[in-house]
Amino acid sequence: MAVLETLVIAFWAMLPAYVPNNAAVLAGGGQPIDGGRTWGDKRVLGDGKTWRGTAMGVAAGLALAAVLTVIAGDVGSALGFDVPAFTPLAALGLAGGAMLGDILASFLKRRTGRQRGAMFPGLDQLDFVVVSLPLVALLDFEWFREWFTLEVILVVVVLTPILHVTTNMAAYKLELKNEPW
Ligand code: CTP
Ligand code: K
Ligand code: MG
Repeated sequence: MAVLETLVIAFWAMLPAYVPNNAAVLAGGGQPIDGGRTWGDKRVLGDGKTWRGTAMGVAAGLALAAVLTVIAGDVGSALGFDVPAFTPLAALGLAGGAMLGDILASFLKRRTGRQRGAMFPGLDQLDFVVVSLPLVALLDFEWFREWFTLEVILVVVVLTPILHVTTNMAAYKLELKNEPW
């Protein structure tokens, strides 16, 4: 597979997992998922994980997957190679897995004594990949195997932290986010 092709497929296939976190930042607020509950003397998840942010994040990821699926054929023809159309289960695994990964990361942050908004290098950049890819494989293995070749997975692992750092820095500069990570 050509390098450009691998890059485009990796980015396209991950878009429904990339967008939920950003949508959650824009839509966040309201009731925290943990309802304010603590475990020991620390919050279970914290005020940064809300029902509204999570629901809107998943919805944004699913909506984007639907749009990409509609245009995949035309984009593939224009590029000269196929790009993924998303099955409903693949879309759910990517969008839902991304939000779940982010929530699990907050759970780990609280357990390790980090306050809301504190950074956790590595986890912050890859939490959604670590959960969304296995979830997609679980929900629709056929689809996963077709698109997530070893090369694509390698590109995702390298590309995701770079994209994460740049988008969060931009969101911070635009005053959409409280911290640049
Ligand atoms: N957000 C949300 N629900 C989610 C994820 C994010 O409402 N499931 C919103 C919250 O307003 C949150 C903001 O997006 O403050 C930024 O997300 P994130 O950086 O993941 O949360 P933090 O506030 O940094 O909290 P944590 O330390 O738990 O990651
Ligand atoms: K996060
Ligand atoms: Mg944060």
